[in-house]
Amino acid sequence: MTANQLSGIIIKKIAGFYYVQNDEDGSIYECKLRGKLKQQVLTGDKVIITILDNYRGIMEQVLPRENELYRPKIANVTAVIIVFAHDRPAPSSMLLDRLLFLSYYQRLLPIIVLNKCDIPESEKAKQIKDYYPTAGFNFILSSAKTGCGIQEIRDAVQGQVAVMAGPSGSGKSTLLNALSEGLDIRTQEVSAKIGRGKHTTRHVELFPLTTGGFIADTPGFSVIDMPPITRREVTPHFPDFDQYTDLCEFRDCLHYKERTCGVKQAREDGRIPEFRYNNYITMLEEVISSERCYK
Ligand SMILES: Nc1nc2c(ncn2[C@@H]2O[C@H](COP(=O)(O)OP(=O)(O)OP(=O)(O)O)[C@@H](O)[C@H]2O)c(=O)[nH]1
Ligand SMILES: [Mg+2]
Ligand SMILES: [Zn+2]
Repeated sequence: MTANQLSGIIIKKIAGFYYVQNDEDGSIYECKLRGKLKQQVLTGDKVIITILDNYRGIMEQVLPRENELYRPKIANVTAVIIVFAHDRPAPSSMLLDRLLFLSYYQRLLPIIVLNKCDIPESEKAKQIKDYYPTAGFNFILSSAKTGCGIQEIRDAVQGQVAVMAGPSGSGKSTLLNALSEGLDIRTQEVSAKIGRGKHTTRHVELFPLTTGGFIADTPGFSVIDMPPITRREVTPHFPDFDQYTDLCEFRDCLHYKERTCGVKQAREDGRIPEFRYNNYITMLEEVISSERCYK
């Protein structure tokens, strides 16, 4: 890097412009691509730019990517904030378990957020609260309305590039607004200039938090297919099962049809709840039935 260059992260792309946040002081530069740069550039990419004037620049180089997410299309994601609500809509443990599985599978840090704790919990929400916090998952109870849990989410996101995930109506966009309150003035000015806050646009945007870290909003979804993997690749992404596998007869136990199995034992005496085990089996069976297609 030369004296008139800086490194930063792309927080959004609009109409041929790339908005790059400076790693050093958080200021934002509106950049064009250097003509010879032919590769595809994604939100989340770490880049080197040459400074022109007035917070404008030319993008010179895209640094190697750690990973690339497809929905939303973002590079270098490190964490997933999985948002469900106490109620309205009641949470689905099946969707939660799939999102947890995918987070671990993609080596991302999952953070479960149960939002709308200002309204009474549904039966499903209670089941979730009874298991995940004690089973070693990151778990935060929040309300975008009262502000409860907001600081905890900020703390969890520090140093991360996070995406929101979860069903429609759980409060992802509302939470993001609550989280980014107290954005520093400069960022707000620049953001206003580049049209932040218009939720009609479909572009992917990383919102920088003043406490550190970035979050991208995503539209809600309710179905997720399993990736093309083999049956033995499912269990390793259920970290809460690990502590019970000493009692499994086989080292590569699927906790499925095996006779002597610590996980099934834990399921029987209630240390693993029925829904969590059943969701595991549903995902495992999906993987087993699609295995035949790749052969
Ligand atoms: N009571 C209560 N309502 C909330 C809370 N957070 C969000 N809401 C409401 O829930 C509704 C849905 O919120 P959104 O933020 O749009 O939900 P979303 O997850 O972004 O939904 P999609 O964009 O469709 O995926 C809105 O009416 C919000 O006002 C909360 O903490 N408590
Ligand atoms: Mg939304
Ligand atoms: Zn087993």
